[in-house]
Amino acid sequence: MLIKRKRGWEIKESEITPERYFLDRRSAIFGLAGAAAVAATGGIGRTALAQAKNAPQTSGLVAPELYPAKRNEAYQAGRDLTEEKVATSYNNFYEFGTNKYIADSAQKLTIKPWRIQIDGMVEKPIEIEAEELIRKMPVEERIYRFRCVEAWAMTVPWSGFQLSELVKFAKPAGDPKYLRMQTFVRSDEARGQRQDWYPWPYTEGLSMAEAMNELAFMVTGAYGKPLPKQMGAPIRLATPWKYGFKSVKSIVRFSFTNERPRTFWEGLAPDEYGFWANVNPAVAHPRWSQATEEIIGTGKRIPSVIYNGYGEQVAALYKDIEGGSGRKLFM
Ligand SMILES: Nc1nc2c(c(=O)[nH]1)N[C@H]1C(S)=C(S)[C@@H](COP(=O)(O)O)O[C@H]1N2
Ligand SMILES: [Mo]
Repeated sequence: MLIKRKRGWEIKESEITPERYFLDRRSAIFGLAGAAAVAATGGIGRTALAQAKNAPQTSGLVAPELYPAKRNEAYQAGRDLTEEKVATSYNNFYEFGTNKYIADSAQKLTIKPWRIQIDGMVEKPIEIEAEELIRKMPVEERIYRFRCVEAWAMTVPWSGFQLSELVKFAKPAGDPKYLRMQTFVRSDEARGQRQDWYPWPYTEGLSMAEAMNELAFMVTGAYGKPLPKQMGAPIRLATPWKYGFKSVKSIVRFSFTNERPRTFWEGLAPDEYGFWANVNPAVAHPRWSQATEEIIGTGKRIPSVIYNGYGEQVAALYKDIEGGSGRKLFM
């Protein structure tokens, strides 16, 4: 374990990771001794680097012929890319464990075949193989900043397609207000799902206006290759103006609905992780500040920016809802 001097602005990762909190709480409730054995670490980047192995093979992944996809130069991050070996070895994917080093266990996930259901308020429910769906879509590369609620950030060259293209394909009917997205449930492959106190499946959602925003992106690749399993293969969401937990991985179901989806993290801690979850340095998480973020892989900490710097594209979405700039939009 790395030991380093603590400076004023630093928070220990053990103090801010939600998993630590929940494991401690559940251990207290269920007497699960040792369940909270999450390493207390200092610099996130250096820890990730220390744990980094070579990126896993891309063989067996979905629609490999689509990568590298042509970069859409309209989406630049203004920051250096996070090194691939860091981004692919420091991951959050509770289905495979509550620490950040789940890349190996995630290789157990079978992603071929991968059936996707599209249902709810649509002209006609659709069931389609992920590879077939992805091949129908205009796949391109975009560089996005990514800001986790735990106050760390990455910059990733994602490949995929605009979520609005999937909405068009789905043909919503009757003017639904929300799009709900859900991850698989397979406790045989994903050991984390044997912990039955979590509200599986991992569920997230967007308002339809958010889903139609140009930034909402279905990710199917990263670093010029098909998406590795630990990053949410074969298809996951990226909403770069929101905290990272909104970016649901390994999606099997899209449902159009008038009911606001109850999300995984809302189910666990509604006072800490809200539905909107827009990045805002001025609204602290109940247990830590959101004023700054650590760029993983560098050990550097920089000021955070409202909507993660994407206000030009998304600020208008929130003018008229839930009190505009109220705390609720930023939890
Ligand atoms: N299904 C599922 N999706 C998920 C998560 C998860 O645990 N399960 N974690 C979320 C969180 S908190 C973050 S920060 C990002 C992490 O994405 P990355 O591992 O590609 O960096 O995935 C999000 N999507
Ligand atoms: Mo996160």
